[in-house]
Amino acid sequence: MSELSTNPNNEATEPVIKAEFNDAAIASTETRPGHKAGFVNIVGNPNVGKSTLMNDLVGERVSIITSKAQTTRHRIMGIVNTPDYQIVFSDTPGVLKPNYKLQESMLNFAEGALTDADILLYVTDVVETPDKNADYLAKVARQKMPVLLVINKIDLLKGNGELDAIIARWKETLPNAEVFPISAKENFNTANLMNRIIELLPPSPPYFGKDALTDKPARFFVTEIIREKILLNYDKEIPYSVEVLVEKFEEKENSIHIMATIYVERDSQKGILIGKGGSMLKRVGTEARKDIETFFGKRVFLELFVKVESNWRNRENKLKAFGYIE
Ligand SMILES: Nc1nc2c(ncn2[C@@H]2O[C@H](COP(=O)(O)OP(=O)(O)OP(=O)(O)O)[C@@H](O)[C@H]2O)c(=O)[nH]1
Ligand SMILES: [Mg+2]
Repeated sequence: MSELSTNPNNEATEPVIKAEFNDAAIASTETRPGHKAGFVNIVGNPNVGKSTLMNDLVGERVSIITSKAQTTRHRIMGIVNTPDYQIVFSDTPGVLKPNYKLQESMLNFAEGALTDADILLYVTDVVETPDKNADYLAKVARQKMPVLLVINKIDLLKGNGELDAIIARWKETLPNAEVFPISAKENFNTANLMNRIIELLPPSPPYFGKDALTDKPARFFVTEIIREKILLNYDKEIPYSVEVLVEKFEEKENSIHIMATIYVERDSQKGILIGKGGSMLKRVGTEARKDIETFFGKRVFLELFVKVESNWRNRENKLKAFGYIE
């Protein structure tokens, strides 16, 4: 899906991920007169489909998606370029009441996204109601930038009457927002949403190179893909207690060699993660490797290690090392 670009003169430079242009799109790196650009920040409660929506609008799998709440832990940019505009989407963690320091950082990403958006996408779904998360919604209602209220998962509705009632309820909470009922998963009405975003973009030169796909380095996507496989394969507290760190990312002409460590909080979790005779970790490794190969378009050798780092979710130095705090 994407192309790795490395700086041959400086081994230490982190590879950056660039969009892969087919021939017809090479002109996308141009910037025409009257160019528009802006930050479109995607916020909302956990599990409503923010990451699914961003991936759909960007047309690439930038963010990981699972059925578990709190899948996204960082602010992740996904960039769309044409000669006439650059849209910098930001996917953010779902808004929650923090119980530990990691969740405080996650909430900070969601709150920060209110301060620098040119356009705000507040995403909800057909199941949740406005009373959940009232504090954050009150902040959204005070914003001066255009707010688009995206009601996702309308494929789950039986009839139109249900949708009218949901829209009416949200109109009371966010009276100034334009409403877009969509299904990010089924790709329904997302093109209309995209057209409106393009209309609302302010005139501006581009903020990033016109071939950029994201602000995050290659290693970030490796850790996210491994974490996605852990979220998909384990239940209870494991998905919320793991962090992944890439120790080695060595790119060769036809392959990438990766060593990564999975951190857990307790010895008992280490045992569960590894599984009988290493079977569970092997499964995670195989599934992750396949996706990493697709992501980078190269053969991947992946070595996984598991370490205990007790209570890392509440330790500031660990959260810094894992990129949650500047
Ligand atoms: N039925 C249906 N499911 C959807 C739709 N969009 C997303 N989902 C599902 O909802 C779940 C959550 O999707 P995500 O995109 O990870 O949600 P999120 O808001 O990013 O979640 P967090 O990162 O945890 O805050 C996944 O199982 C998706 O497949 C949709 O339009 N219809
Ligand atoms: Mg997400």
